[in-house]
Amino acid sequence: MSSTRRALATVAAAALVLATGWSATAQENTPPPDRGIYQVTGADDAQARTEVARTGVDVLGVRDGTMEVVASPAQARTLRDAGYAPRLTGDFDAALAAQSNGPAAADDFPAGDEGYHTYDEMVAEVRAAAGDHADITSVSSIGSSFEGRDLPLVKISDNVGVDEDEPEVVFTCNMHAREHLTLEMCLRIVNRFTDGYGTDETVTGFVDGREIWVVPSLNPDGAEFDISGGEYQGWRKNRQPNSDGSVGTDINRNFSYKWGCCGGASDSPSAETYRGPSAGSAPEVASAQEWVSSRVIDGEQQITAHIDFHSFSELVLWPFGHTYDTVTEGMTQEEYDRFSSVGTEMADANGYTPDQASGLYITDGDINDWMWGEHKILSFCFEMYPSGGGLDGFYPPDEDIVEQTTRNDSAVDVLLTHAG
Ligand code: 0X9
Ligand code: CA
Ligand code: CA
Ligand code: CA
Ligand code: ZN
Repeated sequence: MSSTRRALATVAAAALVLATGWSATAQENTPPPDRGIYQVTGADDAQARTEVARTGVDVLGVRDGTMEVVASPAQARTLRDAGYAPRLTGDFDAALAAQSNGPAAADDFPAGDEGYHTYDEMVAEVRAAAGDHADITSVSSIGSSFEGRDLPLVKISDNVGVDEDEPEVVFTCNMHAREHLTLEMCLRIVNRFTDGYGTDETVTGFVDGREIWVVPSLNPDGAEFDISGGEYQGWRKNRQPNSDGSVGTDINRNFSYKWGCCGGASDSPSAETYRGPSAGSAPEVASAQEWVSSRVIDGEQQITAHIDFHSFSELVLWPFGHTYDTVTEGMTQEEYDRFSSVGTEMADANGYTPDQASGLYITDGDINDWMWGEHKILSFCFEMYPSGGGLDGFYPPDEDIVEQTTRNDSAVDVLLTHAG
């Protein structure tokens, strides 16, 4: 195991503290829950973690060779058949219910977390930014979600109405429904580069010299579903129905570059990492791909750099995710070294751990592999705060929003610098 791999294995999940009381006897005598939380030991290297992830389980975190996953009874059996000894530690749905304080108000986050933005609040926020800073900010759309919600696209630049010859940089957030902190990250970027224009020298320089694009939510249907009923749902995928009656495609397994190539996604519709029936079958993915492709002008992709924000584990990850190889088809040594050096510089800025994405586990059809593989865009995945945790890792209290989004200001600036 390389030292980076070892560092990675130790960064993620601390043990989840649950009051659901799963004793050894309960494990033997009661049928396992529909969504059980399991500790899987022996996941010491990326190959083992890939093998576990490949069963389609929902990986909550990794620590010291132990993976914490949410698994169906069938997935738990598959793990046992593969020689693992998954230990049931809780019931995912009971844990969600226990965490709930009831709704604060209709259509809002659960009580105590109202500081997070709902879809409508996000739309209002970006429109207000554009209204207050019309000379440098405009709001348009990359398309619609499965349920028909608009997917807003914010542009921030001097002479915003003109397509100038300036490096274009994209930030995308919230493709995984429950990763709500990431939507706040995109809003932080919008507010910082609009409010700070003319007073903050760094901000002013980037707004004048770049065209900054922000897509605050790639999965509004999933995010709204996740907060429906006043209780978090632990939802990850979009809300597109599948042929077997289950719901949802994993947006981060549905992109077209080497889709389904390498066992880094599930072909089982009910799995949390379901890749969809075909590449780009999720409307959110089709919209994102079409818009990014529309930035190819006179044969040249205008976008040079991108961050897709996720949570959690505090990682800076770069392509490829579909292979353990550093240098391979579509990635020269020089290109890999550039990813590694910019990624490490960003990680130095925010205190995250840098690595190639496959160092965590193999994925195929993810957004970063597509951005680089298809468009040669310098594309990173940030896994935000916290560094570890169980289910609660997706739901840090709203009091953490300011600290954990401003924490990435300088890393964002590093990317904007290298985009030039
Ligand atoms: O699995 C994912 O899509 C990302 N993690 S998350 O917990 N936010 O779902 C990680 C994608 C990074 N790429 C690879 N590990 N290859
Ligand atoms: Ca609070
Ligand atoms: Ca401009
Ligand atoms: Ca341009
Ligand atoms: Zn994610």
